[in-house]
Amino acid sequence: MNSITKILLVAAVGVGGSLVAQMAQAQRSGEQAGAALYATHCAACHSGDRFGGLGPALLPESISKLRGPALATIIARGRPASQMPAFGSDLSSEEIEQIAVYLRTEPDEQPVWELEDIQATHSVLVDRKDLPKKPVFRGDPLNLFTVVEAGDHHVTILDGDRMEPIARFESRFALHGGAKYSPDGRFVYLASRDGWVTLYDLYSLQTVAEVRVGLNTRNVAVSGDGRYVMAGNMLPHSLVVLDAKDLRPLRVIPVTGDDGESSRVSAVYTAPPRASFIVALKDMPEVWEIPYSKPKKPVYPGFVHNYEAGMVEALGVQDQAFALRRIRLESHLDDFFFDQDYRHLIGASRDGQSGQVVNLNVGQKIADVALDGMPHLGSGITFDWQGRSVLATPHLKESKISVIDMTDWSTVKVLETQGPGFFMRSHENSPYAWADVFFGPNKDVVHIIDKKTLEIVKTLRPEPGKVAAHVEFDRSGRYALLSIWDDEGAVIVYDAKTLDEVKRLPMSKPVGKYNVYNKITYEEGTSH
Ligand code: DHE
Repeated sequence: MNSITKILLVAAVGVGGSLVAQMAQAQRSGEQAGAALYATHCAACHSGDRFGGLGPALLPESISKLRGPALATIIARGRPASQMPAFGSDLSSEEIEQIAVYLRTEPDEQPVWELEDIQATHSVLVDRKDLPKKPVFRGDPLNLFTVVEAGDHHVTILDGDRMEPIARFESRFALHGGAKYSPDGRFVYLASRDGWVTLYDLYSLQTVAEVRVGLNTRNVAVSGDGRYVMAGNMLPHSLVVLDAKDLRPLRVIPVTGDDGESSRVSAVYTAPPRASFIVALKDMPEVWEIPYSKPKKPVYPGFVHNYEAGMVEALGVQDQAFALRRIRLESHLDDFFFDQDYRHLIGASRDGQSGQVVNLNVGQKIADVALDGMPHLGSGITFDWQGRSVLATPHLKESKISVIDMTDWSTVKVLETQGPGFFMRSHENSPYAWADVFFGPNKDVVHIIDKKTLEIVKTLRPEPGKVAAHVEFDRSGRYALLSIWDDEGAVIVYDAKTLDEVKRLPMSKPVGKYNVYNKITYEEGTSH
């Protein structure tokens, strides 16, 4: 390199370097201006630390779904059907952008939310001994539906005999994951992305207790014996065990690998025959099994022996409950489906290219499954086909449904759909499986699949232009309830045999509905 080139290079790096420095400085001052504006205009409702208060948390994890200009638009225009006002006339668009930049900035220190923080949020609104012994309404309490309405953050309790709402209450902000029931079906547990868990009594139709388990939560699961609720968090990286009676926090389990690195929780599932919770992790190639008691009969030879052989690490507890079994994998697995006896777990690979079957008894991958296009296994269903148990799953990135033989994990059939789908549902008494098309130009259609021929026999378009998604059957399998995902949406009740519309109940973006009986009996056609 001659000296002239050297001088030019040094000058270029100098200019480039100062440009980078200038940009970083501009970013920092934008953030600082955003922080000051936040303190003046937002902190009163969302709290100074952005953990949330009257309004939801505004940490980067909390707003990750608001991509591009969506966040600034909400600040400018407010949120309909909420207390979030519009700031468009008080603040310039530059100031709104500065707030948005600040909200997307990680806090200087990693937020903490420990057992004491959780305990401080715990409130019991009604003492269990003051609850009535019988339902305060007429009708089958096991045929109720909990309907989550995301449009205005409410929950409707629907009588599945008359298909009439019997209660409606405001929920915490952005409930996510299925509603979970106590094994007797009397209580429902709801988790919000904001970390709140709510316990609601379906007999007296009132909220019994609440607690904030984290700053960003994925979902909850209820133990098969009804004693515990486990919540999985994205922020902080933890699992929280609650007393199912009143949500009293019992312990926090940090989600940490051998190397000391922590992981977000993808989801926590209950595995009643194993008397354990199964945990999917986002950032670690491991599946965790956490027993809450000894299973009634050993789930596999050597279960107890394996404990003794040190397969579990006690997390500072004397009993075997909540000890941890790590199942180490070759790659990350997200989004699980379990066979009916919880011996196998089918997980989707993070790259969306395949699926894997893990035998939970031996704690090893035993097969690969041909599942590309990001299968949404959590929404898969099982049913009997030609004497064999098959799994059917939609794909989030491809217009197809895969049907997999659960004895040898081969693909039985791939059905072409009118677009990628999110949810599938059936019922053992129904000849049909229902699958929505959630993305693309046909997001308003739902396919009806004959479970015998594995052919699409009908395609419904109940409300042209509006997303039609998420089906759930009533207890008997006679009716199928479908959502129109719109702020001015509805739950449509279909006759599950004739496929005729029976009734339309107006609702505010009813994202999910969960029938008590189908959930507590682990009906093969619904999510668990
Ligand atoms: Fe969900 C359940 C993961 C985005 C609505 N979702 C689940 C479950 C998981 C999951 C692991 C099963 C847990 C359970 O039910 O307890 N969801 C994810 C994601 O990783 C993803 C793609 C990204 C994210 O930001 O979390 C995601 N989910 C969404 C949405 O955008 C949806 C459509 C709207 C919303 O409300 O957030 C959505 N997810 C749902 C619903 C269920 C669910 C309605 C319960 C389905 C059921 O019938 O059981």
